Amino acid sequence: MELKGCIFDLDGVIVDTAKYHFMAWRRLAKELGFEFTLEHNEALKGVSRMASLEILLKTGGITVSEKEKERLAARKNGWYVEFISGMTPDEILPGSLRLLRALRKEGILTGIGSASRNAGTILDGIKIRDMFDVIVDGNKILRAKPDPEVFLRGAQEMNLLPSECIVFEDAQAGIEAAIAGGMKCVGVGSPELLGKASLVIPDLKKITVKQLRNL
Ligand code: B16
Ligand code: MG
Repeated sequence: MELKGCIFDLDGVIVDTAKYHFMAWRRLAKELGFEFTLEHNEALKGVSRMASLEILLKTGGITVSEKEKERLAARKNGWYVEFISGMTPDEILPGSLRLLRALRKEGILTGIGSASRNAGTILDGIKIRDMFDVIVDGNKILRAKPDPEVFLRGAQEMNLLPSECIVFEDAQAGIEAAIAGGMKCVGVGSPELLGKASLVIPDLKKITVKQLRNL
């Protein structure tokens, strides 16, 4: 393919914020009177805040009003923001910076395509904002992954066609979003979970620009 742009999911690809989401959701579940486990947490990856809350409430067999949902989501987010406000560049996942530098050296544009409304706080904390030409996050979009909106907007902001872009994703919903948007997709994580991607790699440590061009 003629590779002109790469769009990276944030949580799980550039940085591991899933552990902070988990800590905050588990605390909320505890307050509501049930255990929320790491296995349960898998289902929340890449999913928007309100959709995550719905899954959590279902796990606990709890029904609440829309107003109460807003309050619970805000409560969880307050804790989460507290956790991520202490993040440092040490938390950038291995291989991310190397790949971003290699892409940019070849004139390939780089972007963030994240469901998170806290992407700005995270990018500033890990001091990586200047490695991206465009940043599309949960504040800019209406429809959550697996809808392709976040990645299509990324390609559009780069002035590129979807077919000229590759998406990097750690969540099933994100892979589906990339495919629905007509983009090639590299899954970062386990092949069992991310089998629909064009290529699945365990992390960003070894992937080369040449391999990406051959996709
Ligand atoms: P927030 P990504 C996603 O980020 C997370 O994977 C997901 O667990 C989270 O619920 C979602 O962002 C919304 O995050 O509550 O901060 O708006 O993987 O799309 O970068
Ligand atoms: Mg993710």
